[in-house]
Amino acid sequence: MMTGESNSFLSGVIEGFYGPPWTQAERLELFDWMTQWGLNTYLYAPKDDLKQRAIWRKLYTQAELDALREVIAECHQRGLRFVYAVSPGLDIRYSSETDLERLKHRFAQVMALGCQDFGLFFDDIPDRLEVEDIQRWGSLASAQSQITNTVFQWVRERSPTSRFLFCPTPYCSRMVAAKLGGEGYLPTIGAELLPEIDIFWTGPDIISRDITVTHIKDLQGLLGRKPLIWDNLHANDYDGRRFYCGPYDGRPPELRAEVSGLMINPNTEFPLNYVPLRTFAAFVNGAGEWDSRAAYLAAMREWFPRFATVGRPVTFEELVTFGDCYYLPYQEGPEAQNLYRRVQALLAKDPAHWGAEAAVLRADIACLRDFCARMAELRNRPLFNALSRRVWELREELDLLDRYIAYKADSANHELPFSSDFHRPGTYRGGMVAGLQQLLAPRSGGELGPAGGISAGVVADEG
Ligand code: GDL
Repeated sequence: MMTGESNSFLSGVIEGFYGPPWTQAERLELFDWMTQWGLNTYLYAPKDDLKQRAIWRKLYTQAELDALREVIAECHQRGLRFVYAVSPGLDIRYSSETDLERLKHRFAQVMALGCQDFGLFFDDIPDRLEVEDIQRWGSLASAQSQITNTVFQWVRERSPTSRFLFCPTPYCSRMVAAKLGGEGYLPTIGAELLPEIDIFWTGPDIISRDITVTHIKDLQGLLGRKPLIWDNLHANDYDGRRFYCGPYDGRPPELRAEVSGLMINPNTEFPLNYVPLRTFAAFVNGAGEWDSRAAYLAAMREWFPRFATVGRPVTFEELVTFGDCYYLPYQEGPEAQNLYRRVQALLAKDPAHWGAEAAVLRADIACLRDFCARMAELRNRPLFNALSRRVWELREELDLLDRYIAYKADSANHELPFSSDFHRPGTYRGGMVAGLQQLLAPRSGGELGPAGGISAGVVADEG
């Protein structure tokens, strides 16, 4: 088993998203991947394990302990580090001895299962203090540092090589700029949190497009140590429409030397994480320049066999085009970008001038739509379950585009309005959420403003 000093650079996976936690079977598959691909740490911190956050004070039941014991043992058997974290920040009283005891009790329960490495997380919580906490500690940063130091020392007395991880309340530059956690939060943490404790950081943003060496070097001074990266690049819990199967990207290889580890918090749906985790592992263990597209294509090749269907097979090229439609938060893959630009250009033109491009485009749209349809025939049902709602939506939009182009390409219809029998108000893009989305629209600079549209699905027809 790995202990404190034997592998000090942490590399691995955080189960730290919102939404249904992974199943035991998924975790075991993850551990196999991690062993094969050279990642060393798994961090258990699913936001919606009730006892992780909402009811963190309650002890685990025997059945829950049995399940955790299994995961810890499976992890350790493969030589991986298992880190167990609790997030008490929603309602902890930092000056309450009882709350401190409860934290220790919880860690004692998990330590008894063989776990040696722990974390205390204070992300996504109200950044205010109760009066008695302010009186005792003066600031949120001091209160969190003191309680974390105390629990850390308690853990180290029982398990001297333990690694201990801390997640601050402001964990990216944007939050620091907004003064989340109060003025001087990070310098206080840097000064007061014991130097052996690792501090998580997600980069300039919660979901950081890029994390540069300069950015991290600036932070090292404030924290008094190298940060530990919590990478949300592939997390999709904030948008039910999307998932990310693009490559690990936007981080230079030199970053590895400036951080105490790289941990990735990926898609909530475990089966969609093959390429994210495969490319992340290749990045962590790679040498020389990082070619994200080459890493993506290589990982896609490995993922491809999981796309066997009970019907007509899909091709590797089709899978790549599909994957390019679900690439990364700030960037679609080249095939998707290309298709999008062509559709955009065609729709901007008078249908009288579409010429042959309309038919070519329709054929490409048909290919992708057909791929989506064949996803329903995947043999791998967990993969189908994870994909199905998103794929349905893509297929629906491609179908509508195809109908529109086919209709308008006919010279008799150039000037006529178009409607689709399969895309009717109310059932197509209907509902409160779609309606709200049309009221406020993002502008290119990041501002949001009234969009002017009213969803036919939300506002009942007048008269
Ligand atoms: C967060 C949460 C994380 C979530 C992610 C993406 C951290 C430290 N916390 O802010 O649980 O999955 O955003 O939505 O990143």
